[in-house]
Amino acid sequence: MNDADLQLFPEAASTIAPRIDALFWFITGITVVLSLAIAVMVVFLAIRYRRKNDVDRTPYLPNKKLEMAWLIGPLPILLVIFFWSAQLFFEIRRAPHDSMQVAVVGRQWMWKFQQPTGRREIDVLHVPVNRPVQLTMISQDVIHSFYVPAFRIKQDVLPGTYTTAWFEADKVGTYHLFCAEYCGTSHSRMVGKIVVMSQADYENWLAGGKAQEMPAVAGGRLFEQYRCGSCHMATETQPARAPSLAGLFGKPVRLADGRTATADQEYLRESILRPNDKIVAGYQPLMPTFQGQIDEEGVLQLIAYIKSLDPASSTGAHPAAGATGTAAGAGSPPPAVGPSGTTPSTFGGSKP
Ligand code: HEC
Ligand SMILES: [Cu+2]
Repeated sequence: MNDADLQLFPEAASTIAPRIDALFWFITGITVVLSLAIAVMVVFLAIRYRRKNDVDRTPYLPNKKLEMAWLIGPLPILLVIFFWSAQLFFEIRRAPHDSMQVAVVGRQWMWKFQQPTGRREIDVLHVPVNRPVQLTMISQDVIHSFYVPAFRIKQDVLPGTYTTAWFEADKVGTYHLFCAEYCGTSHSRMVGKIVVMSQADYENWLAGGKAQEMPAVAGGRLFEQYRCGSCHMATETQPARAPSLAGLFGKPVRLADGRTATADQEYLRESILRPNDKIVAGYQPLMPTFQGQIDEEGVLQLIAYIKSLDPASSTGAHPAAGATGTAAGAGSPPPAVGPSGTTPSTFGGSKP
């Protein structure tokens, strides 16, 4: 892409882009037609009823039928716009289940990415073409916004909570990434690139980096380091003091106050950083907070680890994932990392 070109309209390089453009042009078209009609009428009436013109000026009282016509007439157009937009909106919100998972951490003033293989990047994200990519995003400081004009996606990146976005690039190339939320002095330099490659090039590129830990493996290491297992795993002499985390992801969790939560990424993050906000039914609020000790990347890795735990390795059922079933995991993305080979099978084998 040549930056010197004056571009009136950004390039379209994702599956959703032409469909957003179609809606955009539809609404723009209607706006232009109606604005023109009104402008023409203004000019016409101004000339016709100018002071010196001798025309009939008795006030005009429109009849009911005409009034109804211009009230009801535009309704179908508005409904078309509504349903069309709503349908696109749902598609933008819901990533396909087989999406490649990329973790994004924004901070003043850079974008940090982690590939599903663990490879890290700053301000540049490499992705394969024709493959849906889902981003799980969080900010370490203020509000940022992830904006890729060529893909027609823009999503706020907030401190303290995950937001997600997804895209499927359909043209090989390099595309601008902007931060679209004023975030301090160097906001204008919080820019980056999305490099879309053929599947083969992407794999070559991945293989080229030095070997890196999968997020789930890094998460497993953190799990050891912070001794999460001292409570969450049973020993030979002592049953676990905390619920098993195997198979937890996506399940409903019954809470001590009678509510039910879904164990999505947001819930897991909250459980680690603010464990006392939601206490699992049947357990004591023993868990210390890890706020300030584990950074956002670490939390994302712990979540990848928890997602990767094989439910079958748990002999005792998760006490809260019982019969109270609300739709399990509806709307939550699939596990970020697949291979159950990373799963420690000794995990969570306690009786409740
Ligand atoms: C001192 C014991 C202890 C330690 C250490 C501990 N936890 Fe916990 N954890 C608990 C207890 C007790 C609960 C259940 C009560 C609650 O919800 O706070 C729990 C709940 C959880 C839950 C929610 C589980 C569910 O079924 O909904 C998650 C997730 C979790 N812990 C993750 C971790 C991680 C990750 C670590 C290490 C960074 C860790 N815990 C360290 C005691 C502990
Ligand atoms: Cu920013």
